[in-house]
Amino acid sequence: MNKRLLWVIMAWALTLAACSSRQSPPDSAQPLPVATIVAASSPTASPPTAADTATARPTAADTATARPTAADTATARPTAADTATARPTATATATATPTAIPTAAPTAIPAPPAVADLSIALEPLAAELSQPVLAVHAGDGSGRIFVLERAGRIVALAGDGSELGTFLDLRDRVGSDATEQGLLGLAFDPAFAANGRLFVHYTDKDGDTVLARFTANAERSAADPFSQATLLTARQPADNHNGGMIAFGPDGYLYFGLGDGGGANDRYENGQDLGTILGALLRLDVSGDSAVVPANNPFVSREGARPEIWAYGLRNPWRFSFDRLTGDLWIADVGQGDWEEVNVQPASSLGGENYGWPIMEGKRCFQSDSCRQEGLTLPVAEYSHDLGCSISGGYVYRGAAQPALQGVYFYGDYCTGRIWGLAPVAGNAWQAAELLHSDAQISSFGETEAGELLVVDYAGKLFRLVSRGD
Ligand SMILES: [Ca+2]
Repeated sequence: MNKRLLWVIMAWALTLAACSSRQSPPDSAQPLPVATIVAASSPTASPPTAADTATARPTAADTATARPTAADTATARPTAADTATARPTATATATATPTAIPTAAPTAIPAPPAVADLSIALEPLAAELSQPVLAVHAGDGSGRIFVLERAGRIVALAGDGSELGTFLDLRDRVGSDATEQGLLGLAFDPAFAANGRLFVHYTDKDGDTVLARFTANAERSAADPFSQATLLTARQPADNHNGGMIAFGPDGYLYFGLGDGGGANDRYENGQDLGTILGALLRLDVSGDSAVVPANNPFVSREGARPEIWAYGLRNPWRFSFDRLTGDLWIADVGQGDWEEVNVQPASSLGGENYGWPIMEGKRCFQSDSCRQEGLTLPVAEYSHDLGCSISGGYVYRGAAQPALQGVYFYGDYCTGRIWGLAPVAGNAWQAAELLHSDAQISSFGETEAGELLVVDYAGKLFRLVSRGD
């Protein structure tokens, strides 16, 4: 780009940064500084469906049960308005292209097995954890497993499950009074071994959402709690539906799932509102000092839309994951009163998907008279509340130790401990099968560095998911 254009962009970015450093009124749609204004081909995203004027169904009682994700036990907070704003960040400068995570050539994708023929078991790996909600690896060759305890501690385990110690303790700033609040997400930079960076999503003491970066020591054995760089905050109108997951995509960008703000039945009408980052999956470039919006995010040119949004129409995308082989994105969205769902976004997606909430709950009409489904992306699998109450999305198995499970997506239910396998079958269809009815309170799944799958039990245990009978 020529110098004059660059100067204009810099001046614009400076103005933007200056504006965003002032207190802004709610819903003023402050974009994050955009790093590069290169003419990225703007994908044609499906338009948001017209606002739904139907009244909320009088279903789904807000019953109080102690579970981390689905319970609609929200305490309404004084300010209902979504005031999610990007943090005042440093001057936008062109950032380096984030480290892309390579995926294998499509020809290497093996056909998954018939899921109904599978048999699985859980093998104990660790215990005496305190309300664990996620297990991830650092991708640094160490083979370590990092477990998030909801109150705010990250515990490092060796590959055999033995405890190595506290990796990062944020209990002094994490709020976890309500069951869906706490330390909810962790993603290590794809270049963590080289740069020591990790990213954390937590609820602060005021009940609001914080996305922050921390830096590990030279040995990568612990992270410094004083190294926090806050990248994005969002005010939460209620204490539930805070989303949780953060994960790097194969494009090197950080994806961040946020719930609809809480209460029940999309009380704050965020699900179909592109003007808020709540009820959406965000896509951010965090390779520089601050979080910036990739120039080819789907709504960067749409007036009134938050440019951070990659996809929307989500109720509470507590857990999502990328298939490490194909790059496909699997989003499990926690349902309201009747249906839990799994959505698949192909790696070729340009973003902009509308996953339907609250027009739909699963594949069913929810809050709509007309139930217009044009432009909506419906789930590939769902299960009813006869079988559970809160989905915890897992991973596509791509490890080596369990060849029978190759290519199968596993997910489970927090309330009943059921675990299902899901895979594509001929005719552009999907097959799901319940494979295990465990005793675990499945808060999450996990993936080791080698691609083996873990099951996180909120009651304090960690298991390996293994094939039985081959
Ligand atoms: Ca949906």
